[in-house]
Amino acid sequence: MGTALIYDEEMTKYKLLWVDPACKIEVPERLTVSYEALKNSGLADRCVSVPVREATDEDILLVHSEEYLEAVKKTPYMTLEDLKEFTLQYGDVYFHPNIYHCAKLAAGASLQLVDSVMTGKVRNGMALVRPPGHHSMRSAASGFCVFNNVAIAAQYAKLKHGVKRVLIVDWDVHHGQGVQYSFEDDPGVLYFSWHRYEHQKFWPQLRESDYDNVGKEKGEGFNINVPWNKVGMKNSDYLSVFCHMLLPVAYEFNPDLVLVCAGFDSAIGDPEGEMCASPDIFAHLTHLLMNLAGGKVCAVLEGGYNLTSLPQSVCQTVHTLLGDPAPRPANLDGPCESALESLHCSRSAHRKYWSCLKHAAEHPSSDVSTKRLKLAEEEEKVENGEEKEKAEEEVWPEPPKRVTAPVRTALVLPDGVSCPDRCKLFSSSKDPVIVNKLRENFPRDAADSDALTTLSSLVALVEKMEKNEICNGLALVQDVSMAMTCVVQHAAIALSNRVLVVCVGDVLVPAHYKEDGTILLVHFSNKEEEQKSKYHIPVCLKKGCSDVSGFMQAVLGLLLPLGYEYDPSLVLLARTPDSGLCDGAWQQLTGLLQGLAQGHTLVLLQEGERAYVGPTASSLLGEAAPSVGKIKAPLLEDVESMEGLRTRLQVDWKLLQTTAPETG
Ligand code: X5A
Ligand code: ZN
Repeated sequence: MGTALIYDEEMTKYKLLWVDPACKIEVPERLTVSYEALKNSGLADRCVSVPVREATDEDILLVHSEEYLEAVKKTPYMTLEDLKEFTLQYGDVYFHPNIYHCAKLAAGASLQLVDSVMTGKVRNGMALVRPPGHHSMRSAASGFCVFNNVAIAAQYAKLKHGVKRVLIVDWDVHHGQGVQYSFEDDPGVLYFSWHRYEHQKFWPQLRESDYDNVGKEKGEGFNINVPWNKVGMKNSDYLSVFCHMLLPVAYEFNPDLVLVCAGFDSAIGDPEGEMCASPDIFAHLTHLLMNLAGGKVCAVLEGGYNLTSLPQSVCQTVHTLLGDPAPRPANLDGPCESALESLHCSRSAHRKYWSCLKHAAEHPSSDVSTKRLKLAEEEEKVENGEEKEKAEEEVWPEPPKRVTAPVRTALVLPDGVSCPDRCKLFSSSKDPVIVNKLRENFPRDAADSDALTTLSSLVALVEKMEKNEICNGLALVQDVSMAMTCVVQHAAIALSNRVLVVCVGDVLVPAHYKEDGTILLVHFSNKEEEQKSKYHIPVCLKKGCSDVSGFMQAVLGLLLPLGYEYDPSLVLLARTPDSGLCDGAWQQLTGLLQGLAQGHTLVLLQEGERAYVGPTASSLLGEAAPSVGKIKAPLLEDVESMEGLRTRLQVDWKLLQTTAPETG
């Protein structure tokens, strides 16, 4: 199943016809450079090209008023003077004789994307559109937006495809107030937005863009705002909000469809956003959403005004939608204080609605508005002292070329176990050097010729992953603990890589693990175990991994941030038969971990676990994990012990922080 790409040159055929400094950045080249980059990198050819269509009146009226639609309908016939005047009633937007046509195509493209994904024609996709949509309201254009493409798509998905729950992730740097207004009282649509806010000083300067706007009536709790009160937010800030806010809530919400307001003005170099996240962060944001809703992710372009970082970010997104492993994210040195303050506030505001946040720290400031003013004043003082650099003049390295390994998934299986489709059965002729090494280190197993064959194949497999000849692998072994020790020794010591070892169930953790940072071990089980160093992290769940909600919470809030900050070059994932973990959660884990180490994951399963070969291989091949269903509240004591663990660990692991230092 493929990735849809929806684009039509027609949407480049309108532009600003007069002088307006607020609008001059919204140019046709935004679309042409993005599409060119997709073509030049060969990505466009790998996508299923789906034609646009015009949204009908009926479609548009799902979100907009008849009066507004009728007014916009007249714009193609207006004179320049009329257009200027028509524009004046709205904020930061312009009209053009052809914009109505383009706006119908932009909304229609989003609907074509939803249709393609919902009918199973493709797994996911992206629509490159102009004008953007997320600022436009029921009866008003705003912020370069005419019709609210994503809001229309969400309503349409509910109506035409019977979708019950839609998650809208708005990673554009502006608040999509139009989307918020559309679904404020709707518990069927969960809207998440982070946005430059600066204590309400940044456009659109709305009180209701703050974190305490959580939705209304039945929709209370289904609107999540994370306001950025400073510019310069980085990869760490974005990832920590995903791990500690969006993802836990999204998994609890359990959407049937994910729509992304994919604005790239949140990337470095953008004159509007003035943020510092690198274009490859969008590979990770995309990847982290791709195991929700069975992989049904529709990204629709919103903002993005730096003509260098925009196409780079678009390519990163499409690469990931196509299933290519994400590049290793650089410089994850932890979130800044201001981001933590925002995260703390949003989590606190949502604790009463989501069981995954029940234990989030309460934010002490009860008098929100006084605090806001005070902070705004303080920050103004700081800013006035400094020379401001232009965001456009920022330079950053081009994202590394994403080379796909010739073999995606290699399997080491005992005789008689059949190899799933699209995987490659792997065995190596015994390399005498390796065999001798193994004989030295594992004299007991070396006596067993089968075990020796398996171990030497594993070592060879790890070497091929290191050379990127193979992306990931799966092995059925007699003794998971033994195989793990062997692989870790080879990868970490012989190849001097950093290895993230994730164990699920009662795996014997070898005693001779060095605690020097070459290995980070995260062990999920139901046994209390002593934490020996910052590189040895036992996660104890009362009912073990059979408690899906507790397990997912630990994966999202502990394992992922740890993994991202550690930045391994290999992930070794092992499970034992007694782990109690269900298929769905296991596939989620396998899928999510592939965001690390450029997708280099080696999975070890005990020989008896043949039934897991199929589902594991499917995750390794990049297929979306099935949804784990509606998850109930995790056990109170598990949540408490996890919070305790996180608090202890956050001294060493900055991405585990969820509160700002002075208020925490
Ligand atoms: C879609 C989008 C930005 C409007 C900025 C107005 N709009 N100052 O990014
Ligand atoms: Zn924007």
